[in-house]
Amino acid sequence: MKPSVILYKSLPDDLQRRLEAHFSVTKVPNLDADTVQKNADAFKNAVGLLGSSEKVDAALLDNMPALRATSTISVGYDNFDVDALNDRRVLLMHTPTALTETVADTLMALILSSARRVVEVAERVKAGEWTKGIGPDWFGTDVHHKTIGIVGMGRIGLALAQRAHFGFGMPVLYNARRQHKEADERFNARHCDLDTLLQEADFVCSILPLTDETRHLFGAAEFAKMKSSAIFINAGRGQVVDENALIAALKAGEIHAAGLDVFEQEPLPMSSELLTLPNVVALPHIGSATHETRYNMAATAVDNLIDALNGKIEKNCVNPQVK
Ligand code: 8YV
Repeated sequence: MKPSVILYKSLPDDLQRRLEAHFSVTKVPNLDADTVQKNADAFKNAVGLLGSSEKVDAALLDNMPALRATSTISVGYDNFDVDALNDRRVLLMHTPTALTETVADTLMALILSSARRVVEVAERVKAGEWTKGIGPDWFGTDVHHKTIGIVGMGRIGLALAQRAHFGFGMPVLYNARRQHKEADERFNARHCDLDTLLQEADFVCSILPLTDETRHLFGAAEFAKMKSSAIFINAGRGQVVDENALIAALKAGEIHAAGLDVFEQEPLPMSSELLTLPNVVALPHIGSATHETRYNMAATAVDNLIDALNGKIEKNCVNPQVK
């Protein structure tokens, strides 16, 4: 008999078949308490769990005594209680490499659209406002040769630095726990403390994961330190930003604009004041959302689960120590 796994996200047909070749798969729509209750036996017997975006906490794990590995279709795993997984010796696998280039592309899209007001002016064209030659009220600000400040220099940060340096001639500053020789040598990047980055960067780009240390890292004091011409970009996690402080800084002209792919609450509520500000580009968490990348992430996550349940955790494992 094949081992049982729970799948809580739709997969492309070929990947679903790949999973089914190894496991007996129970597909569920989510990990809500009533879903768990309705499928109690399947959850009780499952050795694997595959999906994304749902909360995986101690209460859920208590219903899954046979669980040995979880596999998330994402690089971020802030929705997992890693201590609870460690206590129960359950492996956590993720997809750190599959989305790097695509998220870096999204960051450039946010930078370009915020600085050049792409969304705003395109909407004005559609509204019939382009009736004569355009004047300064349609102008944006330059991107090329401006200073980019990258907060969180992991794989995505490196891919962004590469685009900024080679594509746009931008000096690169970064703040990270450690210096990255690769960034310094290849992109002439400069490691600096957060205050220096906030004061000097024209684009402050957050690619931080959500942890106890990063929650609300960007608040009133941080926005006050930025240039009034600075553009704030976030494609990491929304809760890294105190959104009320960001709104206040944008309204007060403390910073010039913001390009955001992630928010404190997702989906972004229609009542959010961010949606009323013309100098905000708000995207629906599309960082990795291309057909190619989402396929590669799902394929990696399927392979990760197969590998983990076969004891192969050389790559993509968050907590190899529990094996
Ligand atoms: C996904 C992400 O959109 O990988 C991540 O951490 O934020 C995104 O790529 C999301 O997790 C849904 O799979």
